[in-house]
Amino acid sequence: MNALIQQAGFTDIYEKVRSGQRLDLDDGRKLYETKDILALGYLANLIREQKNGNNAYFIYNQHINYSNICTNLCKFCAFGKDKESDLAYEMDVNEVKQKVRERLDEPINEIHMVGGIHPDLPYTYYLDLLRGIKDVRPDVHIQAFTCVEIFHLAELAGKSVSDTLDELKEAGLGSIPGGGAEVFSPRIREITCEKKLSGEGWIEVTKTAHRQGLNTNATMLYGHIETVDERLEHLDILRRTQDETGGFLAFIPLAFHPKNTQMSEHTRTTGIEDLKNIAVARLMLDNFPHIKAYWVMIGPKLAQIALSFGADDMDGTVKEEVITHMAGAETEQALGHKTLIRLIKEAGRNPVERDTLYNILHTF
Ligand code: V47
Repeated sequence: MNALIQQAGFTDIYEKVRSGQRLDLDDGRKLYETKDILALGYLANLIREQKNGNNAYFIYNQHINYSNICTNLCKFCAFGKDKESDLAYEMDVNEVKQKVRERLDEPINEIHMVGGIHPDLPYTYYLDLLRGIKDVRPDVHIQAFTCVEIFHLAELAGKSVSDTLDELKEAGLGSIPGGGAEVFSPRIREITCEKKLSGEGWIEVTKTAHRQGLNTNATMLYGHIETVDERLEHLDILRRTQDETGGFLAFIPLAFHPKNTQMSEHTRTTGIEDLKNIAVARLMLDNFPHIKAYWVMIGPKLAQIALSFGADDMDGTVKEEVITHMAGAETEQALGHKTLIRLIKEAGRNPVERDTLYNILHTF
């Protein structure tokens, strides 16, 4: 192993990893720029093992996208549509309740629900959505509304983010997913999503949520026009935020899917790029308990390999994923419980079914 680390020029980083020292941005650059994916994976795997032993987590979840109507119309997004588009849709509360009702026979314990920034749905609609889901499935954990949506809801309500979060919690919100972070760099946001809440705004909402006891996730959309330094800056901001609040559960690198977007001239990310983003995130985000290999974006086969490159979580059953499939993802719409367990076992890990907050429900 020493030879592998030495040949990759990673001796210093290895010493830091072994002694629990934080990696700096120069280390991160070196990791991103390596051609030695196995040495990088070896280092990331050390941290994964320290933090999560041999466990690889998954969740039995359901995705619901209540509407794709969006005023931001980010260039990388194939999901968001103008209100007048033929492809625009919105579900009323009863339709969302029906989606939940249809799967009452399954042991779903999380509903992941996001939508666009809708120009005219009222604030009460969002509260009713949460209450409606809880009416049908009282025990389910609702992980809903990105920080971008939460900011929009606070504006709609004419209240502070903190008061808005209190009301959403009261209506059934359990935690906040990691979407909308994209890349925090103002350069990237100006080119790709100029109307979207700024990176600072996203972090402010996150910190407010954490202070109120709501856990959140974080993402980074990679594989378009961002530089390595912009990725590292993004990770550094997340790491500093986590030092302050401790409220992040998981980091999920999201591989850009260009089809049907306004950035369709880009090609899809490669397997090496996907594994690098997982491994570098695992090494840089030393204060994040979990790194997810989101199989919807990178495919179940690579997600399985990612369990040896720093990831300890495969997300879940999902079903009816829309955002990535609109952008050309060729992965399945859902993975069965048995398939997830098999993928994890064959990767040499212990499958652990978890709830949203990583409480262990079943081991296999
Ligand atoms: O915010 C949009 C991204 C996100 C594209 O928190 C795209 O556990 C790739 O955040 N290609 C939504 N990505 C999905 C998301 C998520 C998914 C699974 C689990 C969790 C979690 C969060 O998808 C958006 C945006 O960053 N996105 N368009 C695209 N063309």
